[in-house]
Amino acid sequence: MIKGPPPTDIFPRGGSPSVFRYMSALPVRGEPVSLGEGGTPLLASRRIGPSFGLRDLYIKNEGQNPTGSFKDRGMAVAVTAARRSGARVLVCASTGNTSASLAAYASRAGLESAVVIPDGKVAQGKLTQAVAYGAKVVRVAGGFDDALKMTLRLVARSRVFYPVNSINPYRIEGQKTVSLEVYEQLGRKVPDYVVLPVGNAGNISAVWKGFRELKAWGVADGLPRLVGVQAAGAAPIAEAYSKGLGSVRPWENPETVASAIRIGNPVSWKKAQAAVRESGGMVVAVEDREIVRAREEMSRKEGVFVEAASAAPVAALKLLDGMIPKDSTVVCIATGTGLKDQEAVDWKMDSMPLASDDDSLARLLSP
Ligand code: AN7
Repeated sequence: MIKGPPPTDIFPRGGSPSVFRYMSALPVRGEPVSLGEGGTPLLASRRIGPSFGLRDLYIKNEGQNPTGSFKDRGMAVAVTAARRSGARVLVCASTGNTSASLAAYASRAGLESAVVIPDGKVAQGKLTQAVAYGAKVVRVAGGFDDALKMTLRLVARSRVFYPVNSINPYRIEGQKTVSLEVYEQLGRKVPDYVVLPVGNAGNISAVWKGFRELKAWGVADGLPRLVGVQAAGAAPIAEAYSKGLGSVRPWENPETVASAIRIGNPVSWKKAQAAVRESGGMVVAVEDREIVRAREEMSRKEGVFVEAASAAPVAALKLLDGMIPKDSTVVCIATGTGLKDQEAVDWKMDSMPLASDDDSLARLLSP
């Protein structure tokens, strides 16, 4: 499974934390295409963890990547490989973050990018990024699953396009670095649980690959349990898990506030099932209202503003209460920033008062 000999110097002395710090564990060579991805903070929870009696809950804030999501880890590595292979136009289908990331890294590499998005289903800030970085953006009718099918047919039809969806193995390689980073940030310790949102299931596969390799290389002596979290309206993998089914049945019209993971036919479901089974973990589904509540809690109680999909792991803590030993080290991966996905808090802006003079300012703000 794991190709090649163990890398010799996985954790080089010194140097700043980043994806390419782990170059020896990555299958790319040459000058990296980089915007400073990785090296994101692992924050010890101050209030949410204790409210569940969890002493060691951490939030891995992947929203601090260059384009605001974990996608930058995989994109940096994939675009590095694409440039070396002579690719010219990079293409992906996306619920938003992948397109933003692709557009940025293609620009950095001096390549063109094209993104295919489901019409009306992508958060405004993510579209803004794709346009700003100069991608060709095409909308298609239907959901993400339709957009991906069309994109894969386009790639089969014309060799001009180099696909960078998460079926691209370099994406997975880059994304696995989050596991290496968490291991280092915990003082060279494997967490007991890693909880993360699941859409197409590329990331849960990548996170698992990272930890499995650390163990296979004789660096770490244990493995975490992985808990995948889907939105209840887009939960084909959680459904298969709860019913004990060996295969995942695609959902026709997935619906959830968490637009990033509004995916009914996850491409990497087999890898996700394997990761969960091998790790002794699980896949759960959380309701939209719990996601919205968790998002607000993360902002107000921890100072971490995430998009809806990224609040799903914290929303799942309630379900996991009683199933996870209280002394466990639990890492929730906050996959993307809330700044791109402001629609959800916009209504609160309307009630923002306007101060006309010093007196009204003092009155409006008096506690
Ligand atoms: C914030 O951008 O699929 O399970 O096209 O943006 O690896 O799909 C985004 C997915 C979690 C799910 N959190 O990761 C896309 C896209 C955020 C995301 C996921 C996504 P996967």
